[in-house]
Amino acid sequence: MAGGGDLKVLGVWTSPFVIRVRIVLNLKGLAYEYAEEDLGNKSALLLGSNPVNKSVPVLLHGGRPINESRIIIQYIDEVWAGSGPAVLPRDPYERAVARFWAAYVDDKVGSAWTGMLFRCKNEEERAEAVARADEALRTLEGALEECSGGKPFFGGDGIGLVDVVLGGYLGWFAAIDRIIGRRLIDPARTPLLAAWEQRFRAADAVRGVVPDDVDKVLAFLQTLLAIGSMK
Ligand SMILES: N[C@@H](CCC(=O)N[C@@H](CS)C(=O)NCC(=O)O)C(=O)O
Ligand SMILES: *[C@@H]1O[C@H](CO)[C@@H](O)[C@H](O)[C@H]1NC(C)=O
Ligand SMILES: *[C@@H]1O[C@H](CO)[C@@H](O)[C@H](O)[C@H]1NC(C)=O
Ligand SMILES: *[C@@H]1O[C@H](CO)[C@@H](O)[C@H](O)[C@H]1NC(C)=O
Repeated sequence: MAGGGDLKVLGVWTSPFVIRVRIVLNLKGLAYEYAEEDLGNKSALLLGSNPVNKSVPVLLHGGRPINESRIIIQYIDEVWAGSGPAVLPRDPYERAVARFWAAYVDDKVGSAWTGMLFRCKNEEERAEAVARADEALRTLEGALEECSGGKPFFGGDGIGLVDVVLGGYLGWFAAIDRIIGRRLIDPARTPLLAAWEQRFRAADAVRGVVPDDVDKVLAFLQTLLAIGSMK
């Protein structure tokens, strides 16, 4: 495998932002070391690498830190342009479209995600965040149709930027499904996204990276809530 020895990811196993970076490293066939961080007691390496945000993921390449998941993904795609599939489309117009939807996911789905799990003081506030997630997912159902052109992924034949950015949340969506008693990605409401989820979860680069143990994710939620993370 390429990358051997000089790539290290500082992460948290449930983080949508970390998961998307790990999937991209897998897609590119790059070997990397993974170090699990404790958000309640961050390592000196994390604090030294990203002193401003103190957030995961951080990618260390030859010891030099790169921060912010979407920036890390672009960095990987550029440095290893010749290795594995292109994660961002080569065509500048299609790249712009992919960046638009990736930013949409982090803005709308990301804020609904923190709203559903971390920022809600009661069930009424959770329901309000769920409604925002529903609306964003309906919009993304249309985006999938538009971007994929009938192919399996937002990226077309293969997994691309929008796929990994949205796909990083799937482990949490399953946990939220348990909490709210229904599916967020509901086959009746968003059939294209529901079929996409099955394909995405089954991909080699994804299996073992997107958490599939809902009980474990829900237990981890309690530790995050206890340390006041993601507020
Ligand atoms: N915009 C950042 C978001 C990263 C982020 O929010 N990471 C969370 C974990 S999911 C974190 O490290 N939070 C720091 C903390 O809770 O102290 C990215 O895309 O990398
Ligand atoms: C925090 O992490 C350090 C190692 O990075 C460890 O030595 C220390 O015991 C941890 N403290 C707590 C309170 O978990
Ligand atoms: C990473 O973040 C730190 C601040 O936390 C900054 O000084 C550094 O330039 C960033 N590196 C990259 C590649 O973004
Ligand atoms: C990290 O820093 C960048 C640049 O200042 C900012 O846009 C981003 O929102 C920050 N992320 C977090 C999680 O604080």
